[in-house]
Amino acid sequence: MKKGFIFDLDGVIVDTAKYHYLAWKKLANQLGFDFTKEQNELFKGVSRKRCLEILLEIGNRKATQEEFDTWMVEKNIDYLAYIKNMDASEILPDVPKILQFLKERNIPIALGSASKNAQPILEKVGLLHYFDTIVDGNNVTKAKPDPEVFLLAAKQLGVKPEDCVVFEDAVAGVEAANRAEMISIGIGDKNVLTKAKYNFNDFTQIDTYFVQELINR
Ligand code: B16
Ligand code: MG
Repeated sequence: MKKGFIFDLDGVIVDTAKYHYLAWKKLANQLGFDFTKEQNELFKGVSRKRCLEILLEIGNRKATQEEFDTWMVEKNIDYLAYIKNMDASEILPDVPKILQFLKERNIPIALGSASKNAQPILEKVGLLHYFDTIVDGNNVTKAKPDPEVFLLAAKQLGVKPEDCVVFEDAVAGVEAANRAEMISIGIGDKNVLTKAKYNFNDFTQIDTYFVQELINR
C-alpha cells in the first residue's frame, strides 16, 4: 500500500520556536508583563490566534477586538523580521537525510503545520522542493489537536490516513496525528510526548532502516 510522510515545521524541520518566543515576549513587555521560555512551551503547535489568547490570560489583560487584531499583526511583523535572514544553517540535524531518503524512493511528502508562514520558511532554508503538498495555517479552519491539517495532507497526497506517518514536536500535534489514525512519531522529550507511537530526541536518532520499515509495513 502507498505510504505518505507528513512533517510538522516548527520544532521538527527548523527551530523557529525561539523567534516566535522573542516576538511574543516583545508584545508582552509592551503590554506591561513578562513572558518566560517555560510559558512559551504552551505555544508550540498552537495557532497564532490561540497563542495571543493564552498570552493575554498570562498577563491578565483584556482586549477589544480591534486591539486583538492589531497585536496579532504586530507580533507577526516582528516574527517576520526575525525569520527574514533564515537560511539552510537553521535546518535541524539530519532532516535533509530523511527527506532525501524518501524522495529517492518516490514516497509522497507533505508539510502539516499550524503556521501561516510555512512556505516562505521552507523556501528560505531551501527545502521546498522536497514537498509534494503544503497544508498549513492558511488552509485549515480547525487547529491541532483537531486532525484536519493531517487529514487534508493525506487527501492531497492521495494516501489513506492509516498509511501516513507524522513527525511532530508538540503534544497537540501528536494528538492530532493519533486522532487521524496515523503513525505518530514524537520528536523531542518522550516524557512530554507520551502519546506518540515512537519517540526520538531528534532526527540524528532515526536511521534509514527504521524509515524503510515504516515504508514496508
Ligand atoms: P504563525 P507548527 C506552529 O507551527 C508553531 O509551533 C506555533 O508556535 C505557532 O504559533 C503556529 O505555528 C502559528 O504560526 O504565527 O507563523 O502562523 O509547529 O505547527 O509547524
Ligand atoms: Mg511544531
